[in-house]
Amino acid sequence: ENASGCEFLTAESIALLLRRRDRQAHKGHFGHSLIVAGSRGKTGAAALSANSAVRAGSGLVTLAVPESLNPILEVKTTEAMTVPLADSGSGYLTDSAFPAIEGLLPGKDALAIGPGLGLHPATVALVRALLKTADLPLVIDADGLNAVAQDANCLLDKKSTHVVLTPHPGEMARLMGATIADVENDRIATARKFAAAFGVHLILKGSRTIIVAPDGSTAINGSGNPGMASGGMGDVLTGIIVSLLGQGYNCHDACRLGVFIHGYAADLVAQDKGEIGMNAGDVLEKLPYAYHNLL
Ligand code: NPW
Ligand code: AMP
Ligand code: MG
Repeated sequence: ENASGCEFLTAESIALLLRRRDRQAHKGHFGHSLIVAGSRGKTGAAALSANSAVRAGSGLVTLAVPESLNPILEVKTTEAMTVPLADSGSGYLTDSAFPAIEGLLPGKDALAIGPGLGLHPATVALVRALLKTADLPLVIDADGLNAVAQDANCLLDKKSTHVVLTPHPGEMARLMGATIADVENDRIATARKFAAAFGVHLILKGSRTIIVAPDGSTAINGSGNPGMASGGMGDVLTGIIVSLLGQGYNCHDACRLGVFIHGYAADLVAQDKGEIGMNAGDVLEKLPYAYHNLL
């Protein structure tokens, strides 16, 4: 820990959090994560998060998507299962999908909402309804965050006591009704204030991502590189975090481990092919190697 009470995450400190697999283990031991994601034009975000959850070690992954996009996602995902939700051909999810999603929750160990969902008002209503009722560990990212940002006080009505938000500085600024400069000016204080006010775990992304628990425990990530400044990179992180939550890691451990391994996998890509031109798919393919090196 340094003077400001922050833990700096290194390969050595993260290795201590990582669990080894029991020889007798089966897929039921590694959780079933559910991801609600995707809209027309943004099927990539849904596929990246689901495939990343698989590569992060989930036992099972289910991806719930707008029905009209299901044929695309059946092709983009292999190990993950998909569930088509009625969308009347619109290409986005609406609150009329809420009962079907509620029906998927029993037996699931963690839920992620947001990658590529879009911002149709009926999608926003769906996100808010899920926040109010879902009672399992929950990750909110991307358009899930943008939906919440329309009135951040809806976070006070959340049902789950294990909620992780993963904003980039632009999303953080929207959540707070502030500017990106306000957020970047004092990243640690900003993240701590928000996490405490709303009782959430907050991952404020960027170079040196900050991880804060509701009690103020703070970690700063030491992995990652500017090759990660490319579309879809955050969708990979969402898949990793929901996978770790589903595997039974507590929120603060899942956040620390997930953020570090995401950046570490990108560092392995950079060793291989350099920073410029790496993509999110390259990073998710390196996740097994990242675990292997760390353990
Ligand atoms: P500026 O102005 O450029 O400096 P948005 P998005 C700011 C999906 N995707 N530091 C940035 O600032 C996602 O899942 C789908 C500082 C700008 O204002 C979402 O659902 C893909 N500022 C949706 O698209 C691949 C930063 O934030 C704003 C910052 C929209 O997500 C791509 C941009 O963010 C994408 O993941 C930083 N480090 N990072 C697919 N293949 O399907 C960002 N900003 O408007 O929230 O848009 O992040 O692209
Ligand atoms: P998103 O903007 O949601 O796609 O998320 C981008 C991801 O890439 C986050 O995990 C960031 O922390 C990471 N990232 C982006 N730029 C950098 C950078 N310059 N150094 C390290 N990580 C970065
Ligand atoms: Mg993102």
